[in-house]
Formats: sequence, C-alpha cells, structure tokens
Amino acid sequence: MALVEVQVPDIGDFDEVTVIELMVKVGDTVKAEQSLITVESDKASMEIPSSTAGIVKEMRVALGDKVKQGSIVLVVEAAGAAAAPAAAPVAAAAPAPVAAPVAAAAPAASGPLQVHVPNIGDFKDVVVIEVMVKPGDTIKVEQSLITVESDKASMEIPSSHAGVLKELKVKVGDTVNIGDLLAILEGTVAVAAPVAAAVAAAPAASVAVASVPAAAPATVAAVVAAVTAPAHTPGGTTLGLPHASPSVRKFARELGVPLAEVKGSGLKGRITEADVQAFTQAVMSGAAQTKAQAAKAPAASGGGGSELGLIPWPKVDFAKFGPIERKEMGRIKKISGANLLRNAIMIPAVTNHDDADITDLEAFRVSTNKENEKSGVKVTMLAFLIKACVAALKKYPEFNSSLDGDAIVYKNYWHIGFAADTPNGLMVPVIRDCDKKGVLQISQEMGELAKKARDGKLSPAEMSGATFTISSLGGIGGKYFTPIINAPEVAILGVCKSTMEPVWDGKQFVPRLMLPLSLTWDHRVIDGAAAARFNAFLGQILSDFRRVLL
Ligand code: CAO
Repeated sequence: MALVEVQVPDIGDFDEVTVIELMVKVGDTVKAEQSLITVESDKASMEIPSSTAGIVKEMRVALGDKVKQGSIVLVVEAAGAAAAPAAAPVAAAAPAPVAAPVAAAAPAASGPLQVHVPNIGDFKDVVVIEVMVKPGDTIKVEQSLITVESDKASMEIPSSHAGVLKELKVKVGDTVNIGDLLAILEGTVAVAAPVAAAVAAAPAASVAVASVPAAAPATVAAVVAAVTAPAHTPGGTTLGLPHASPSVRKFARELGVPLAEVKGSGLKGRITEADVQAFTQAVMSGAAQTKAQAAKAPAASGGGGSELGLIPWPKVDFAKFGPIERKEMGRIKKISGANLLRNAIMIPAVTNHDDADITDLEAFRVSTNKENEKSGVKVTMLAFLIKACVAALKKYPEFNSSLDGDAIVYKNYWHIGFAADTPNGLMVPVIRDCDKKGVLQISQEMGELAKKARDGKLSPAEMSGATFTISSLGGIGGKYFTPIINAPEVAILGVCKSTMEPVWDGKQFVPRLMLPLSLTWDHRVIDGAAAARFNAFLGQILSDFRRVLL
C-alpha cells in the first residue's frame, strides 16, 4: 500500500493560516474527504479534508503551526484509490477577504436605527436557528445578533449599528432574506458603514461554506464567520459567546449542551467538537452536572448518584471472568445513545400493539413493482405506511405535535422520519411534506436518503424537522417491539415483519397477511384511547388503502 502525503488544498486568498484543531491522530482510519484539521485565519476558519482514505501514519502538523496551500498535513497509508484532488472544489468555496474593517467608514447617527440582513451571497430563505440578543441589550457594532442556516452553511448576522435593542423582528424558525428587517436599535451611536456593503464586497463564496463536513458539498467544510467580520479573539469569547466555531455551536445546540459551561481544549481555549462530546458524556454518566441540573437537583441527592436518586452504575472487571475486547463507541452511537437515554427517561411513554391486514395492499405493492420494473423505483411497504400515517396524523393531530412548556404545538406540516440501520449506528432521515407526495416519490426519496445514511453523507437538515417517526424492522423480522420516541416528537410507530395468519372472518378462518404495529406515545400529550383509535384507523387504511383518499 502506498504512502500518500495529504496537503493543504487551495484555500483561496488565505496566505498563512494557523492550525487550531487536530481531528485525527496516528493510527486513525480516515475516509476520503474526512476533516483532518481545522485552520483559522483572522477572517474564517475551515476544516481541511483528506484527499485519500487510509490509515494515518504520521502527523506533520501540530497545534499552532502555520500552514498554507501545499503544506503537508499528514501521511496516510492509502486504502485504495485516492479521491479527486480537493483543490478544485475548495477553490470554488474559498472565502474571499472580507471588506475593510467595517468601523472605518463610521459616520454618526441617532434615534431609531434599523438593522437589516446584509448581503449573504447566493443564499435565499435562510432559517434563523439562534437568536443571540434580547430587547434591552446594548449592542455593539458587528455584534452577532442571530445565526442563520441554509442547507450548506451557517453564518452569524452582525449588527450594522450600535445601540440599545428595542425590538427584534425575527425569531427562531423564521426564514429571512437579504434586506429583511432584523431589529430596531435606539440611541445616539456611532454607526458602522453598512455591513451589507462590507459583505457585498466579498463574493458569495465567502459565505458559501458548509458548517458540517458530512453535509458539505464542497470538499473543504469552511465554517464561519467571514460575514460576521470580527476576527476571533484567541483565549476569550467572541462578543460574549463561548469561543467556538458555528459548527461546534450548532452541534452543542443539537445536543442541548450549554456551551458557556464547556471548557475548551483547543488552541487558546477554543471549544472543539470533542470538548462538547466529552461534556455530554460526563453529564450523561453523572460525573458532571450542567448549571441548570445543579440548580434543580434536590439537596438530598448527595452527589453520589444521579439526580434521579439511582444507585451508581455497576463497575465490573469483566476480564476477571474471561477474555474481553474493548472498543470505543463511534460518534453517532454516542450521540444517539445520549438522546435515547434522555427520551427513555424523560417521556412517560406507553406502547400500544395492534395488527393490520395488509393482504390486499401487499398484492397491490407487488403488482405495482412488476409494472414499474423498468422505472428503477421500488415501492416499499414503508412508503405506504408513511402515507397511511399522514392520514392518521391528520385525523389525530395530537400525534403530530410537540410539547413546549405547558403548551402543545400542533404542526401543520407532515415531515416523517424513518429509522435507518447504518454501519455507524441508527440514523433518522426525514422525508418532508409527505402529505404532498405520492407513494412513488416517497419510495424514491426514502431509497436515496437510506443510501446517504449508510454512506454517512446525510446532512443535519436531512435529519431534522420530523413530526413523527416510523421504525421498521419489517425487512428483518420479529413481532412487536417498543420504539423510543424521538423527542421533541410525541409518538413513534414501530413495524415488524408481516406474516400469514388465520383470521376469523365471522364464519371461518381465512389466511390474511398481518402486519404487527407498535405505537409508542407520550402520555403527557396523548391518552390510551386516542392511541387505540390511531392504530385502529391506521389498520383500516392499510386494509383498504382507498380510504387514504377520504
Ligand atoms: N413485512 C414483511 N416484509 C417486509 C416488511 C414487512 N413489514 N417490510 C419490508 N419487508 C421486506 C421488503 O419487501 C423487502 O423484501 P424484497 O426484497 O423481497 O422486496 C425486504 O423486506 C427488505 O426491505 P428493506 O429493509 O430493504 O426496505 P424497507 O423499506 O422495509 O426498509 C429501511 C428500509 C431503511 C427502513 C431499512 O433498510 C432499515 O434500515 N431498517 C432497520 C430500521 C431499524 O433499525 N429500526 C430499529 C430502530 S430501534 O433500534
């Protein structure tokens, strides 16, 4: 096997950048395009991917090193054919320099000041994923107000003015575009040159960067804040925010980790993804508590067990009883494990089991697939189930809701997640707007998403926003199981393998193909009668699919 030197690809106009994070070590197996290191200039940070799959034999850079295009990052013993060189896509996505410091052209102004979304390049309809300020806050010029996210990038939107925040015009979940009004400030303040102008000076590519490598269409997943402009302040926080890149902040947000409580191990205190993972593990194992947990914990918990008052996890030296092999869990397993544990503990969940007669539906599916043989799209039972569930969710909307404090949020969209078994662990891709799609389209999207999941290429956007999830073990076997609700959803349907069974039709036993259904629901929102009705309705639809039209 050949030794390959992996180099820093074309990183645009950046001359020398500093290595701020090492994401792999000698002995690690890396995939082509897996991020190896994070580098940072004073305007942006970006992850440098591997051009080759293989085993890391030698690291040629250390934290704090300065590197530039062509610098050797590490040496890999290549596992097979090298990936296409990274340079081309990187060049396309490479940030261009942000315009001259915003404050330089600052005139003065007073009275109400409007802050608009600046030029964010080619991005349209970006979603507000974080609001960093609140009315009454004193805002500095260029202070980040919100974080927005498209399917390719996350970026912080800075304030073009300084002053006291009087009114925020957006909230989390809103969609915004260039020029939209974000906030109204008040005060006699120095005003920056419009940020829009500053940003406009940088081509769209300066923000066309992916926040999560797995989702990155470009080879380099450059995270960050070229738009936000302020250079990173090593060792401190950026404008009061913990010192971490947007991708790390987003990762922490997804896990519900309070970033301000995470200690950064990166260069000069920078918080890395590994720090967030370690924090999550420490909290989940009871070795640490978040401030919020500590505030809520009963005084009598004594600190030895968890706040649930459980006895400690048994510590056993397994090697005493026989040979063992210890393997660290992969990242996805760790993250999904933490989520599953929270959902299993925090949701008062109940499971109703039922059977649906799918004899006619399966015959229809088989004949449809025969007719469509040439189209290449295989219609799956799961696609019919998704359609049937949408009908049931519309009839029983509490199953398509979420809890928000004391309120129930009913969603008027039907995005269905489906559990996919992958070599890396369980993933839940989401098919959007299933009410508007036919079974063929759902089957096709499901096939594509399942493949992406198995290849580890699902983007966070493709795994978010589900209103209800289906977990099908139908292709594998079993009769019933108790799926765990995927919070903040309030219900999940588990499906097992259909079998031919004798069913009494009033006069005789007839052979019918029966599909076992297991519906788990959150008892805070749903009650047993509703769950029984939901399953019964689902059964009716599956036994006569024409009902889906009613
Ligand atoms: N009863 C009987 N047979 C079924 C069935 C059911 N309920 N569902 C699927 N099958 C059959 C299919 O018809 C197919 O048979 P053919 O190849 O002869 O046509 C075979 O099983 C394989 O189906 P599949 O698994 O490829 O397709 P799917 O649409 O059923 O599932 C996917 C797709 C992605 C959900 C599946 O591959 C998967 O990952 N399942 C596991 C999900 C999981 O792990 N859930 C547990 C979560 S809790 O840990």
